[in-house]
Amino acid sequence: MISRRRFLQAGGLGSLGAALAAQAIEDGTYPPAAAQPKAARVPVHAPVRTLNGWTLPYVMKDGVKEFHLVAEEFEHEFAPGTVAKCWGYNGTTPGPTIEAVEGDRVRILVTNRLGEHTTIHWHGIILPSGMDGVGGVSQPHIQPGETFAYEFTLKQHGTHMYHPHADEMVQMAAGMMGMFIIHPREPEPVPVDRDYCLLLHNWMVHPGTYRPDPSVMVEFDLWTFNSKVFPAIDPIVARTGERVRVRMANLSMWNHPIHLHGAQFYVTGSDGGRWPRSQWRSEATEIVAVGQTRDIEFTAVPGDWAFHCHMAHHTMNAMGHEIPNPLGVDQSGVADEIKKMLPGFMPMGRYGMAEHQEHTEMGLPGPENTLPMLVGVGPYGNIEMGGMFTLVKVRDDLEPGDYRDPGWYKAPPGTVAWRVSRDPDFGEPPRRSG
Ligand SMILES: [Cu+2]
Repeated sequence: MISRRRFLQAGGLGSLGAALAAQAIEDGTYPPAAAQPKAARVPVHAPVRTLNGWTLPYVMKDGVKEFHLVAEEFEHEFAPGTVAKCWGYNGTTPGPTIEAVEGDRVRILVTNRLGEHTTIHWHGIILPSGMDGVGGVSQPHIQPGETFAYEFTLKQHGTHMYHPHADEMVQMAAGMMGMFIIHPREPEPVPVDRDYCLLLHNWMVHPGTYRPDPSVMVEFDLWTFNSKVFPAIDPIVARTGERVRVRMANLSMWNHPIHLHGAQFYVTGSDGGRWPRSQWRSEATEIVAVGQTRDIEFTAVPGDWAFHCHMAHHTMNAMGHEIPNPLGVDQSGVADEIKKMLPGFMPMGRYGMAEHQEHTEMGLPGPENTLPMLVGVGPYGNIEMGGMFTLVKVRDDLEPGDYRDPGWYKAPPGTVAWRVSRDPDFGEPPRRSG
């Protein structure tokens, strides 16, 4: 097996962050272009970091990068408090990220340890028809216990995915998917210092159950970045001024408008590769539609910045759908009656749902294997989020290549919103007259 360090050297991947660049200089792989003879030219790219995930190592065999994926079932934790029997690759959902360079010849062995047949489709990748992985169309299905080989030469770069094209509804609902990142052969004109990737997905694990329900079409209760829900999703960490790319891919059943606070980002690429500079768009929210990938890039600004789906229900965990709306309803009389039958019953929701998180923290039990709807505690109180939410944490003093959670941002004095009154009748706010 090849280590990540060896991968960087053999595959020509590296970072333009100072430390890695220094290492690349030491390795003779940087600077890549002018200073080296053509034959020795090896591009330098930041290695991709899969939030909460990992990159699949490979072995080099006669000039071919050989990867090995194993389709199988395992126990997966979405966040402490909710686990399920999921399906994925090599023990994880999403499966490990495959990372290679344009021009590479790759061979991917796929072993099926599921109870039913499968295949893998290399989503967005240009390849011979027989390598496309559509069961019944481009190949026979991979039966339980069998191993198939896919082999092709990478003719493009960009942010791609892999997923089964066999019993898709079930296998994808159970977690079978992964990302396939192809770096360009030549160095990128505007290099990035940190390169993150994440897969958007949705799940229905009914309260008290332990397997994702593949028959659900719209009413999901877990919304995930790389099969994790907030607060179990890693932060996106960067040093002030670094150029950060986040590669997003969507294999869920909904479109997700992904919103970043604190910076305007450029949408710079997709499975079509990194777009020409003239096509970059400046945005604060970008929809990643089902089956699409989108790359965004921004310059890191110091602070703790929310990064989340803007569908409000997608930043929540399990929620009782099909319950009457309690907003504005005085439930005190009803509560007294119910308390006679159910000691400890507490009505919720008259003034909103923020109190859910307080009640959870007071120890009010929810259904078995079900995360509370709203979670997370920050330096100023409850964060009241779940699902597709994490933080971009940017600090002045991070070492290049340090991805550890730096804790909460310490805002400079005078830069935090402050309380001026506790009187609801404070001031003379204008009202529309007439
Ligand atoms: Cu969403």
